[in-house]
Amino acid sequence: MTLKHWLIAFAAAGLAPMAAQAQQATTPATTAPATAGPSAATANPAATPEAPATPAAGSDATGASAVAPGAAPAATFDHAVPTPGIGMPDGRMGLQDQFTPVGREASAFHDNWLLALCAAISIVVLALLVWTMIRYRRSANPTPSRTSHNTLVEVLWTLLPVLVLVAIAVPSIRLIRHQYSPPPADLTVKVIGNQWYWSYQYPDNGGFEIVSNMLKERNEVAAGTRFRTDADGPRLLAVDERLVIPAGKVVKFIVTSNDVIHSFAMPAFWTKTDANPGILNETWVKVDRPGVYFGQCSELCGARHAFMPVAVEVVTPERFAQWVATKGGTMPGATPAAADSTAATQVSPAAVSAPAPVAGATPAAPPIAPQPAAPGNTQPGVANRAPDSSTN
Ligand SMILES: [Cu+2]
Repeated sequence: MTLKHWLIAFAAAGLAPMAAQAQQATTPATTAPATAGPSAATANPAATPEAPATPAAGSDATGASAVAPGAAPAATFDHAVPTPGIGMPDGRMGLQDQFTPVGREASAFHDNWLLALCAAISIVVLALLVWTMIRYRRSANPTPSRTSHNTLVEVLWTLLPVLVLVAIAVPSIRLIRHQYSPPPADLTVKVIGNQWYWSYQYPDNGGFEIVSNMLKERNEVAAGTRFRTDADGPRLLAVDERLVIPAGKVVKFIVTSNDVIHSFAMPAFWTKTDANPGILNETWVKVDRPGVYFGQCSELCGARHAFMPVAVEVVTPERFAQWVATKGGTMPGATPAAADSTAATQVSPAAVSAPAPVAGATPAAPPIAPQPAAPGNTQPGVANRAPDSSTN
């Protein structure tokens, strides 16, 4: 490749995002204001100035406890501040730190077993090559052997690769089994890819929907429009509305698309699932650490493919109930965990819009809320849920 070709290639790589952003800047009114506008207007002005006040370097647990008492009476929700280097790329080599059981098993399989096996094989092959080149060079071995068959060597070079494959296959199949046999879901979230943003529906919590758009930089937005701050997350990864899920709970993601194929990918959770129009794919996570995690659409889906990140905020079950209340949703009454019942009672004072129905329904008649949610919770109600996406 000549210098001219390299210059053309670099120019093309540099111009493509600029062209995409130019289009983004000219047509903001098509998607964002219709859906994300009202919710962003209520939640964000409060969250943005307050978020930097919480210690960014401290653990999320302290931040959550400091926020919880204040959040209960207020109708807004104080979002957590991401921890640098967690749930986002930070320049380190290797995989991101994992926060799900499957992710930990997979990264241990990769780091402690596959990598070691690859290194051992490479060293053995290199040593054989070097030994052959030195031992059987022309000056040291002037009359070459005429041997054409050697039973021992032939058995070894057949058997050893088979053993290597078995050593990879056994833990690999075990990992796949864990990945594709999820425990019963505590919460189901429907993830919908759109050109070029994500929307999330919470069928277990009254069916409300949030729309998640990437936050632009300060110099890219008009005056008065919300822009990204460090409290929101890294550039090109921060969004205006995060996908919020409870920590320590099995969350099932039903992944689909409204237009073209996208891919819902969260590196820190070890999940990447294609979002196909007309198809409901399923994945699950159980995140044990509260915090903010970032991912991206990972299927080339059009001009702004690079500008539809995923931001997941994992909160305690109590704070999740508070967040649901700020979105106008409800908590299902019949969750098995005891923590949820206490969380539900804490929610009722915060639900300023309709406190009476929530307070009455939650402790007295748990079966009311789960009735519609239960079929979809145990099994993906494909026939029931497919029409939901068409209403968007
Ligand atoms: Cu996409």
